[in-house]
Amino acid sequence: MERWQNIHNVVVVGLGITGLSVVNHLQKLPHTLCIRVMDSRTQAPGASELPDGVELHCGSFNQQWLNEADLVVCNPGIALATPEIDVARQAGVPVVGDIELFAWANTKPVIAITGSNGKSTVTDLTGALAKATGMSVGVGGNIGVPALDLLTMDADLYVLELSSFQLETTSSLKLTVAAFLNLSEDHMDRYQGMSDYAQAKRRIFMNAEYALVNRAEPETYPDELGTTCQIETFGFDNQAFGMSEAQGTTWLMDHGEPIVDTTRLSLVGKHNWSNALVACALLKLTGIDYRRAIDTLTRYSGLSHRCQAVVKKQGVTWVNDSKATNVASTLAALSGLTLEGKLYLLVGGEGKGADFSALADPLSQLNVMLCCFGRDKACFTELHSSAQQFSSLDDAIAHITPMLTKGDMVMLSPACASFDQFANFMARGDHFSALALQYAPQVS
Ligand code: UMA
Ligand code: ADP
Repeated sequence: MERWQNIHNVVVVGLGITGLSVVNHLQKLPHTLCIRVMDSRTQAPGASELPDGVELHCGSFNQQWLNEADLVVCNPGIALATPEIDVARQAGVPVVGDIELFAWANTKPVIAITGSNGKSTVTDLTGALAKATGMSVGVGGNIGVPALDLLTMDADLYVLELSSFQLETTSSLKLTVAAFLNLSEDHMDRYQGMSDYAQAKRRIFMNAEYALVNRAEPETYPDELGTTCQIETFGFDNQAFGMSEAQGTTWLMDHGEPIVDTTRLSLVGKHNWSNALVACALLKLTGIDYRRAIDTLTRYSGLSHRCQAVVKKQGVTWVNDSKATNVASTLAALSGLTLEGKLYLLVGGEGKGADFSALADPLSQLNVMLCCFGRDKACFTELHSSAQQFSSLDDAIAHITPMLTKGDMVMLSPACASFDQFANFMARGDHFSALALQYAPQVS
């Protein structure tokens, strides 16, 4: 509570679900604060839900409000380099994010997960396993439930997905275990390069007891910010948390002891074996016996919009992988894909300045037609001779449906963000799923 002693004027930058959670949290504190909210959008989402007495400025960032603030709480989607925010920071105004406020208020154990891909799956699965052992668990963060909203449930344990954006403005979050799953190119429109992006993610280790890192990726290990944490590793070989071949199948392993045979998992794909292994490791390092949750682990079939089969009709499978918003996640979807027929791969959207060339090799080994749509569709056309451009998902699907035959797969795994044509990846995935249900019966 001492942290709040000299804070009277708080400015919340960016409304949306994070901004609302921040306002609601501030209002519950036992201090009288002047709360002001600004959002550069003319119609800020959530404006109608703002409590009385909170001033709202829309359409721009109000420099005067920022300069007068004792504390600025910034939405993760707004870069600290935004000129108005930068001016306030240079003038000495402290700028934090919602996760920092969570850290100031929380007294319970927290597990946090970052990485370029797999965060939501690992976060959700870890929460599900912990709940299966009988604990009350709050699951949130970048996964879509603002962390501050979880505090009201007074859980035994919190499991948080943290994006690099959230970590940039977090410095006091005490963690029982911090996991950094993997690093691949993403958000290059916001970072100066990969090392800048990796550094933001490594902030997760600043106050962690254990760092759980990927043996195959040195960038996931703590740097000088995380020198006090104990390191534990996971990977595909048989060390520490690892994997081993036995009786003709692959087993997840915990320091030489088998956890589960991967053929028993409902989750599909090697990347998901790794996600399952990490979830078990996170529980063990937190002192929770994951063996009490093996049934839940084997039944867990993943979140929607991640390599999700939407419909199978006339021998054609329609797969929604809308959450593949970067190259590595689309590579994960393609790896190990065995098809009787042809793959119709839908790619494109907002490319975030990425280099898509790594997709060319796996595409060259597949019987594929590359269907490119959205703002950055032209970035994909050099990757495969079959590439054809469409203005929208609708046009692409209407065009390919008459070509589909038994054994084919239509997969949305766009390697891009959705914001050029959709509100978010869920809206894009839902739209694809609706098109799949509409067009699947037309396949002859
Ligand atoms: N924006 C402005 N001006 C403003 C406020 C927002 O231009 O004044 C724009 C920004 O481009 C921003 C976008 O609007 O990126 C999103 O703002 P929002 O109001 O939708 O944000 P929230 O609803 O609060 O969602 C945020 C996270 N969004 C981002 O980090 C961009 C959500 O992660 C997160 O689930 C939520 O808080 C709860 O913690 C989404 C995301 O895309 C899923 N995250 C990125 C990712 O996973 O790659 C990091
Ligand atoms: P995130 O929250 O980090 O975006 P998700 O679990 O939502 O991660 O998955 C996003 C995308 O990445 C999906 O397309 C999914 O199939 C893929 N994916 C999931 N786990 C991994 C992993 N460990 N490595 C690579 N790709 C993955």
